[in-house]
Amino acid sequence: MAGPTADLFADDALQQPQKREQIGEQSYLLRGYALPWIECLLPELRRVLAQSPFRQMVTPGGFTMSAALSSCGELGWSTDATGYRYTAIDPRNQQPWPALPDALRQLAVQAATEAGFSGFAPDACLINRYVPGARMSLHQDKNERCYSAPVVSVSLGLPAIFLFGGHERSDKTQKVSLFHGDVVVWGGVDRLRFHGVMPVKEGVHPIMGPQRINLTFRTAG
Ligand code: MD3
Ligand code: FE
Repeated sequence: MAGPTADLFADDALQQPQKREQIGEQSYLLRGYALPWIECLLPELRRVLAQSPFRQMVTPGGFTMSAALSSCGELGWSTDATGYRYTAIDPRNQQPWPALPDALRQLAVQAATEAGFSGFAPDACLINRYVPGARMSLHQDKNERCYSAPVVSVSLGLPAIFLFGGHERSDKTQKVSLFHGDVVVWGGVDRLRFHGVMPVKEGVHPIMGPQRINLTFRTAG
């Protein structure tokens, strides 16, 4: 490699091995991308969850979601009998959602850039908690005001099989295994594809314990 950046990456072999796997036309799996961030990320996450604990929500159809949810950032996502929506106020305590910690924002913005989406400005971070058996059925994310921004997801704890479908619910799905520290970026033509999470298998993660936590960063407003 020639040019001014060549020296910066001369020690390539000494850096963390990081693969960028393309899983859709404009979707990338960054294996282990969050691993170097975990130590600064977990205390931030703990602070957010102390202020805004996980809760199990009921969908407009009357089903209790098996994943428990929380949010941070300017906007948080919730659901009740009347619908799904983003709000600036947490309906649980009528307070603003906890701020999006800097480290989390930086991780999301850098991952988005890595996947070709520069200028990502997330205003919402959904936090999903899956205990063994919990899942998320096939759905589209359509509550955001603008679909030009990507969605960045960070997987922590127990592994899960992510289902990546097409633009119709009935389209065939591809299965993608997601592990602790994996980051996925979805955007552009893939932004409205159906997706879901298979039931999380029984297990105990050495750092996160018996759960999977997924962070999704979005521009919702
Ligand atoms: C693909 N969460 O919160 S994140 C969700 O692992 C959600 O908790 C899953 O689906 C989880 O809505 C998967 C991945 C994700 C998010 C948005 C997408 C995948 C996407 C938008 C378009 C295509
Ligand atoms: Fe989703």
